[in-house]
Amino acid sequence: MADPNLEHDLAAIIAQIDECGYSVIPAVITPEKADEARTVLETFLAAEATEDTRAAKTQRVGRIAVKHPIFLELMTHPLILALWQRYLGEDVICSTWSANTVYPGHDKVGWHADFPYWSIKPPWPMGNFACQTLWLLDDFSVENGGTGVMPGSHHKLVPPPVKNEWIDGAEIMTGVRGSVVVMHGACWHTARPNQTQQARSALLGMYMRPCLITQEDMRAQLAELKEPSPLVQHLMGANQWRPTTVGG
Ligand SMILES: O=C(O)CCC(=O)C(=O)O
Repeated sequence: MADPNLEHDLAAIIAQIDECGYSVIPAVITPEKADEARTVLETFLAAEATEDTRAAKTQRVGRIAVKHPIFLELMTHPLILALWQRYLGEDVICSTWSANTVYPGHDKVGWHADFPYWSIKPPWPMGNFACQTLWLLDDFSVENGGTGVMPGSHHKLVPPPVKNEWIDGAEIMTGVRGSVVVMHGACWHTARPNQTQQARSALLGMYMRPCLITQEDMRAQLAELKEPSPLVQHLMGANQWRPTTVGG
């Protein structure tokens, strides 16, 4: 694969994250590759659907790193890693890696910042610790539930003031499948209503500095992989410090 830094201006993407809290990177993978990933995801969506997911009209698929190699390939995508290694440090690791699908008729918003921010009391610490990576597996539009985001909200270092109502000044992220939204973890965002007849899917990968605890037990997932590469081992926490007792 070509050096991602040659084709994308990482400094410009980082400047946008710093200012607005997010940036949409077009064409990180081709639409055909996004279709391939979505087709794989659909098999898990079908196998794992429950009464609850059908009623909620939204469905998460977890443990995707161990479910299919295409998800591992995207978790280790060179451009995304180059970005987060520059923004969060060379030793960045993956905190959670899952998929979110919003079905036709889903009609809710639910503003939040991401882990670990929601797990601690505000004011949240300044700086760059954890960032979200949202892979568009469908074209995102205003109508089908393109993710809502509040520009500049990562500077506030507090949770969103409301959960279920639209926030004035918020924007809707749209883009062609294969694009990736990269976002500061403290930035307020929400899934949105899907008013079309088709499901809308995204992959969600949180990357963070390794001094934090991960959202998911990534090491347990790592243990399920056959012959993971050193990079995959690192991203899934193999080298992360584990608490010990002073004095042995
Ligand atoms: O699927 C989306 O549009 C956003 C999902 C999300 O914000 C989340 O799962 O944290």
